[in-house]
Formats: sequence, structure tokens, C-alpha cells
Amino acid sequence: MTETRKLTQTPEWKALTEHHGKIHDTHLRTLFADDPERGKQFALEALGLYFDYSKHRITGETMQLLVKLAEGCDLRGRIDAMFGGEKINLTENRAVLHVALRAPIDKQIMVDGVNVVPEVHKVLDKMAAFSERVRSGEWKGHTGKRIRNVINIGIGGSDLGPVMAYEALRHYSQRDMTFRFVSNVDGTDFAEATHDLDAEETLFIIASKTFTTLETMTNGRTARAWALETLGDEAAVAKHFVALSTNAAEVSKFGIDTANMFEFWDWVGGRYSMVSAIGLSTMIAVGADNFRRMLAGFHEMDEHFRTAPFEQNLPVLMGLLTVWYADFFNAQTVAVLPYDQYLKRFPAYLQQLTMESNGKQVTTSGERVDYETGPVFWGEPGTNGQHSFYQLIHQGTKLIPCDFIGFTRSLNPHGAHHDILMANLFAQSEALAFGKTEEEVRAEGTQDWLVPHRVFNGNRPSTTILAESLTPEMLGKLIALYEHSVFTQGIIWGIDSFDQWGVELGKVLAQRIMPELDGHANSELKHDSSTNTLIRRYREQKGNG
Ligand code: G6Q
Repeated sequence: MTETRKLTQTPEWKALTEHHGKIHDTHLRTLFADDPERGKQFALEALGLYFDYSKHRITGETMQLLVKLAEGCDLRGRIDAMFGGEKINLTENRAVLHVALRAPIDKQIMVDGVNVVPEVHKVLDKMAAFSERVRSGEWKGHTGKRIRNVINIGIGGSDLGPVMAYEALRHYSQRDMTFRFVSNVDGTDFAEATHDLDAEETLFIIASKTFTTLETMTNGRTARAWALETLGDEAAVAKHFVALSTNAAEVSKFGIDTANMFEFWDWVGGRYSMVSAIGLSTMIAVGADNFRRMLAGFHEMDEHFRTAPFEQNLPVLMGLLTVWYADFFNAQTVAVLPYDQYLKRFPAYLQQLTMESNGKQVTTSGERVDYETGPVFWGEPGTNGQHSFYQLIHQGTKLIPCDFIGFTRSLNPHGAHHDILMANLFAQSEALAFGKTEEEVRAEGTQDWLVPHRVFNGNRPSTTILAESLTPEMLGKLIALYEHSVFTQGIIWGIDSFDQWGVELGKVLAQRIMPELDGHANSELKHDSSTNTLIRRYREQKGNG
């Protein structure tokens, strides 16, 4: 039996700790002054993405040591294991094959001895045929009207990807249709999504891998009741409801004909499922061709990740930089700042991808880690964030590495808007890196007492990702970039990035509390004194008391 490898005891980790000790105070001003070519030296161009990581607190040696760390953790072997269909989601004993969802038809990806690529394409073709019928108006509602509204009901991985992709690709979407997304079990979500819609023209997509998720099943039942209130006839369900799931038995039980079910498989994790059948709403919105363009972008990044040397591998570099700040600078968060309105839901999407994947405290062998794992990801589109939280990034006490994402060409060119937008992006990363010294502030004639308030220390790191325009391909590449960066981090930290046991406890406790909310004020409660009091107060105000 081999002894478990302790990350912090490895020579690679120790070398990084020592190296950090030497360079952590070095200012980006110095690094740039010492090397006039730094801006080009620490930049990579691949797949139409320009990835500038020169404004990071790194030297050539840092990157070499980080790459050694990745090698020491057998990142190469783990990538091959994922692409090879091994059951790398250890705690759930599952393969992790979202890469198969975007593999071209001539690829072979085996799970338990079966090539899954033909199955994937069969479902894609079925989705394409259905999408086309809905978009063209051939698919009619129960009363013969064409479908004008599509509502995706799902939560977590069955919602965040579809919402983000719809917003990101809105430019390419069918404009005479309305797309909405209901996720929250709060009845307000459903009520607001449907209040102005005609049930005769509305298609519900019930998106749930398990088809047992409380929120989605509750919203799904409400949707059925809402639709039938107008349509009257149970037979209408077949025209107004489709299911996206791995669980045919539960889909039938719910009352949806499995002919109207688009399937996927247990080797697709929820937060990695937006290009499986879970992407049906995206496909109806933008059409099968654009959806396939997005898949092609994903695939290009998959292949880049699988084959490029680590030094020139975008997701690997991004993942290593995340580890560098989380573990050696003790940075708690990463801000993702897209300078594109269409990417407004991208940070929210990344929150799940990154934090559900890498918010873990034990290694795959069950040992408590003695280092930091997944940082908090957050963000808002620029320039809005600048008038909100950027103050803290510039002058606060915390170190917050930032990802700036921008495009050379706007999909909506209006006068000077785009130049103004991009000037702001470039200015922010410059200001964060170089700041403004006390001397500079004084030279402006600032009064003494104001000087400390107007000094920007700088040395605040950022990556800038620049692409030509937000095409479906580019969206696929960007998402896959983050997916594989998350994978890289997870391998280094030795954790299972593909399970999510942390969401279980709350679900179980909610099941226990639900009947208690309906009970009599006097029935015995066996929680702690805080929870008991909250429940009693709720019952009383609700009128049960
Ligand atoms: C994602 C998680 C989680 C999941 C939702 C919805 O990785 O597993 O967010 O997607 O809980 O689950 P269902 O699709 O089964 O309803």
C-alpha cells in the first residue's frame, strides 16, 4: 500500500513556498521596469483567445515551479483518465465525461467498454429536430397555436448554464420568442415568469437529471396546474411539456410521455451539463447550428487542454494562477469581470462551477487538507462593477485577483460605446497593477492630509482575456477554459471536484422541517433553541398558532 502523498510536504510545494518568500513583495512596477517585453512574454495566444497574464505577481521561475507542481500531481495522467472515461468522480463512483458531450461524431470515448459518442449525437439530433419544429411553428400547442414562450424549469446545474447561455447568446436568438427560467421554489419565481403569458403558446421544459429535485418537481406540478387551468385537458401535457432527464421512470410518473424526453447520462455532472439535453432551451433559442458552433468551441478547448504543453495550456495556466494566489498569497476570492453585457450571468454561472466543484476540505482519500482549496468566485459585468465594488479591489486590505474578459468587436456597435467600454477595461487592469505612488499624488499638488486617501498601492494582479467577438464558438471556449481550470485546481488540491455532498444536509433538514411548519403551535419541536423559536414564530404569524 502506498503512503498518501501530502501536498504541502512535496518538494514542489516547498520550492513554491520558498520562492514566494522571495518574491511576494516584488512590485509589478519593478517586474515591468526590469523587462520591457514582459507584456508579451507572459501572454499566450490560442484558439482566438489572447490570454495576458503579465500583470500577475509571478516571474518565469514562478511559472516553472507551478508547472512542476502540476507535473508532480500527475495532472497529465489525470487529464488522460478523465478523457479516457475512468471513474474519476471517486465518491460517486462515476466517470466524468462532459467532454464527450461536445466530441465530434468520429471520436471514440468509452465508458464501461461502450463508445458513448454515437448516443450523444443521437440525442443532439433529436434535440435539433424538436428545436426546429418549435422555432418554425410546426410544433403546435394543444389548441393549435404556435409556441411563442419557452420556460425552462430546473435548478442548479439544470438552470444556471441554460440561463447564462441564453443571455450570452441572445444576439443569436429567435427574437419573436420569449425565454424564461424558473428555478426558485419561491412561488414568486413561477408567478412572475408566467403572469403575462398565454398557456396556449407556452412550452415548459422540465430539466432535472434525477427528476426528483424538490424545487423542480414543485415548480413542474405548479406549471402543469397552471397550463391545465387554461387548456382544460390532460392530453395537453403532451404538447406543452417536455423533460430533460436521466430518469425515464420518474418522467413517466410525472405524466410526461417519454417520447418527449431528451436523455443524458450519469457521467454528466449537473454543473457540467449545459451542453447535454439540458441545453434544449439554448438550442431552441439560438437554433441547432449555433448550438453546434458552441459545441465546436468547447471541443477545441477540450483538445487544447488535453494536448497542449502545460506552459502553453490556457486552462492549466489559469488553474495554476488560482492555486498560486489561494495558497501562497492567501487570497480568498477571485473576481470575474466580463466587459460584455451579454456575459452578465457568467459570474453567477461560474460560482456554481467553481465553488460546488472545489469547495471541499478533504482529499479524495478522506484526509483533512492543510492548505486552502477553492476560492470564492464572484463578479459583475464592467463597467457596472467599477461604480460599485472596485473601490475595495483598488484600495481595500484584501488581495483579489481579477479576470478581465473583453472583446475587440461589439455585437451592438453604437458610436463610441465600445471604445469607452474597452478603455475602461484596459484602464482598470493598469490601475490595479501600477497604482499611483505617494510622490505622484503629491506632485499633483494634493493637500497633505488627503495624500494617503489618494494613494493606490497597485500590485493587484489580474488576467486579461481578449477575444475578437462573442460568437457561439467563443462562448464554448470560455466556459471550457474555466471548467478545465477548475479541474486543474482540483487535481493539485487532491480533491474530488465532481461530487457535492455539502448540499445534502440542508436538504434533509428541510424535509424534516416541512411538516412541522404545517403542524400545531404546540407540537413538540426538537431542534436547537434558535431553530425552534424561528419555527414557532413562523407558525404563529402564519396563523397556525
Ligand atoms: C450540480 C449539482 C446540482 C444539480 C441540481 C439539480 O452539479 O448536482 O446543482 O444540478 O441539484 O439537480 P437535478 O438536475 O437532478 O434536478
